[in-house]
Amino acid sequence: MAHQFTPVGGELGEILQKTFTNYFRTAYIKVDGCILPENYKQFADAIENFEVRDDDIWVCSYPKTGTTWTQEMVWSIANNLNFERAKIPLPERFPYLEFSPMFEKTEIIRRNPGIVIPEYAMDSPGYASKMPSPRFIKTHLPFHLLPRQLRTGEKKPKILYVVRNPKDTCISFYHHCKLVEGYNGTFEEFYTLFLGESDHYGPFWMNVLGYWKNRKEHNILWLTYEDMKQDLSAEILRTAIYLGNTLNKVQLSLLTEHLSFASMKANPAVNYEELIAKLHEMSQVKREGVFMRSGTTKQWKSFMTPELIERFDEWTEKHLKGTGLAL
Ligand code: PPS
Repeated sequence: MAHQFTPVGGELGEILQKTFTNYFRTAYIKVDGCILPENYKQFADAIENFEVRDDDIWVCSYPKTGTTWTQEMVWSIANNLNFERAKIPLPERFPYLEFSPMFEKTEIIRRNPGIVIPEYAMDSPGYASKMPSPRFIKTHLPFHLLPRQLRTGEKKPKILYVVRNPKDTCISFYHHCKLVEGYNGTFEEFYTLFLGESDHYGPFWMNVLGYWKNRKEHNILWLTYEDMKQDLSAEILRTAIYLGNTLNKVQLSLLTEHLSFASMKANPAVNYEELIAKLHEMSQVKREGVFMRSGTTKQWKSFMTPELIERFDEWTEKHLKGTGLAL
């Protein structure tokens, strides 16, 4: 079925347009209810008709919930802890399906003559479609926008979903959007969009609950950022069982160390420093911050007012009521 593209109207649409657009992202639209850059239209068919393989491994999530962490865990387990090959930048070995629609390239190329944009960014679905099996693919798309063969169950890859407390997700996403997505608004405007379900990739609950409802039918491994923080080794073992791999004690300890925040923060293959520097160079704007920013839980305690915490908690309760999910 063809996707419905609708404008993001009203006051929230205005905030989105004012704070979240620039020369590499000129507008947002709703794609079957999900807020995405308008440029998504150009790639919508390629994503809908993307050929899925039964031996693929997909990591799905709402942004900033521990995706990179989960990707590195999954890739390392499935590749028998090949830390030499893990030096290849993560976006090359574990491409982001809808990377291309995120940045409108025409103006970037015009402003930066001679620039070389890697294929995983220039044509992300094309890049992923040519990868040898077994492929590793990341996406932030909600379940109902996944490629048709995956949604319908025609192909049955392994799917892992990672979720994080929405308050910490919102804080992390705010910093991330300032760092790389060209966001120029305040935190207040950001959480207004997030709670108003009009943020980039939002609504948050559409994403989380879409996967939650499909987790049994599609045999999705459900992971949380908080569980990974609390007992990383236990989550590594759970993931290894799901992927059909085994790890001995020494391997488990090596991988737990490889996936620690300090180690990932210092690892150029996963800390996105090169990519962010390139984006800054292309957009000619230097922004403060790093991708591996805080790596902690309960940041909201010091970042949000009691009133805002209450608003988030009520909003969360409303959406989770009767779902059996707690966050
Ligand atoms: S993205 O851009 O959507 O793919 O971002 P994502 O990878 O989902 O989330 C980034 C946040 O995850 C934190 N992170 C980690 N925390 C703990 N341990 C490890 N190893 C780790 N790796 C990444 C990262 O710091 C971002 O969270 P914040 O709260 O901003 O620090």
